[in-house]
Amino acid sequence: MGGKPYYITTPIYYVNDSPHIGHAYTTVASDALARFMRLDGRRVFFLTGTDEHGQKVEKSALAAGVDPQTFCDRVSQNFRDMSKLMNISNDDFIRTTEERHTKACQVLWEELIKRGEIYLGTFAGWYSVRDEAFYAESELVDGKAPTGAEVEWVEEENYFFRLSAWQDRLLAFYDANPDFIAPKSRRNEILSFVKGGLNDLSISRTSFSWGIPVPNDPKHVMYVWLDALNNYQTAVGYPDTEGEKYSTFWPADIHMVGKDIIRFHTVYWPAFLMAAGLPTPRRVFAHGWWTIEGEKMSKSLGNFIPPGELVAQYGLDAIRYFLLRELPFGNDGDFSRRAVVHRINSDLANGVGNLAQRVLSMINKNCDAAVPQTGALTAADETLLAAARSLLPRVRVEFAEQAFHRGLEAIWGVIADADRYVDEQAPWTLAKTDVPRMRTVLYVLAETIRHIAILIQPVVPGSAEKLLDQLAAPADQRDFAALATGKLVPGTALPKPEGIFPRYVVEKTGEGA
Ligand code: ME8
Repeated sequence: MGGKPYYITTPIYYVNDSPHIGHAYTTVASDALARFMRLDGRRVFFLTGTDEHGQKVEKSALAAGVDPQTFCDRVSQNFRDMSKLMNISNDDFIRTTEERHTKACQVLWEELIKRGEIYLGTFAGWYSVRDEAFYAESELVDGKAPTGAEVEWVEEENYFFRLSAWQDRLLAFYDANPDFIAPKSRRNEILSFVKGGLNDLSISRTSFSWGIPVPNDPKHVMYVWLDALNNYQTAVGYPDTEGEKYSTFWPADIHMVGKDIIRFHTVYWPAFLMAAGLPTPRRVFAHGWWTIEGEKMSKSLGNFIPPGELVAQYGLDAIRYFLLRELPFGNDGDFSRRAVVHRINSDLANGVGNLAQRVLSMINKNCDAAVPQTGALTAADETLLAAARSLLPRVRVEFAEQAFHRGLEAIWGVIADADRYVDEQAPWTLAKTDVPRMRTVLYVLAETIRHIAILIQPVVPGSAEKLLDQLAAPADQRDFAALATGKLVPGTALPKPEGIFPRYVVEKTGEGA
């Protein structure tokens, strides 16, 4: 496929945990963006995967009583399964224990050595295994990491990366690339962190062995974040920087991450890359965190919801839609079953589902189950069609800023316009009084629904596909280019319509709606 390249990544997930809704969130948002860009004609490479090295994973393997590789093989599969379950369209799935990645990290290390960016020293400081991060004494709060994680004192011979020397160049980089860190609030947070001064970063460990061996000094393994971040390059062929894949897709267009890992992606990562003389990614977007029914997700509360449970209960596309519509992307928010049911019923069942069902049933009954003929258009017809046609540029602007909620809001605005139009035009009355006009009204509505169905594909791909099938939209006329060129053809036979978004009926178990 042609088109301007677009490289998008999710974080690679630690294999110490089973997938939960937090992982599903980052992945679904990335998938919606990847699908959007593909439909918009871009040549997309979409990467996800698992982060398998480091002390945290080693400890989890030990606790599970298996060797780390066996443990990683098992848990990594759970993340692949999550991608499948959530209908994720990734083009590759990287595991950091793969040979291609070991090689990529060792080459990057050697490049940094060659350029004098790494030195051997002694580390003495605080380390949090849960966060896989070092903390300065001044950052600790009541003896813990600012994230609340336990810290331990580490004193060992380590290799260091000269991060302190990159402060000014990082600030100049942020200045020259105002869209690199999004949303704005995160950008300000990072700017003040970097302005506060940077310490050199310990990038190897000797007290455990589950990691990529440091070239020429194998008693050291690389710091898991240096290893992990480099996955984004490995997947496009690094160190083969002349190769087709790397030269097409690097630098990445966007790394999608959660707010907890923004520092690694916007401070360490561009510093490593600049230090190795490699191009830096174009943008990092940090989304917010979900609480569950008002509570922080935690092991002690046992409230990590497995995505499979949600999908089984509410349906896949309902969950995908909820995750992207409920919160302004970037903000924190609460995941409650009450809110999910509300969204399903008001936006999906009563919104797009009801509109499509009403219109397609009327066509089925009154127009011989075929796309109706259209007569001269009235001002009301033109207004609705113009609103539908104006959507793509509006939604494109919102998705380019990862404002998924606003993109969806714009589409649902046209769904509301179409509902009003049906009520005003009352095609059921026209069926008795003016059949040609009824046909025109139903044609205008079907064409509006075609626009909506094409545009909601990135967020609810399975349901949108069913809707496009019901409109008999040809398979090669479902991308965004088809919005302008692929009008419905009067006379085309349409299948019997079926409901796409059923209402969610709450059982009387105390679960609110
Ligand atoms: O950080 N709400 O992996 P990870 C929303 N391996 N998102 C949440 C969340 C919540 N309650 N809880 C977690 C890592 N997440 C590293 C990444 S990338 C080179 C290495 C999100 O398995 C979180 O914000 O801890 C992050 O984006 C992802 O899940 C982290 O997963």
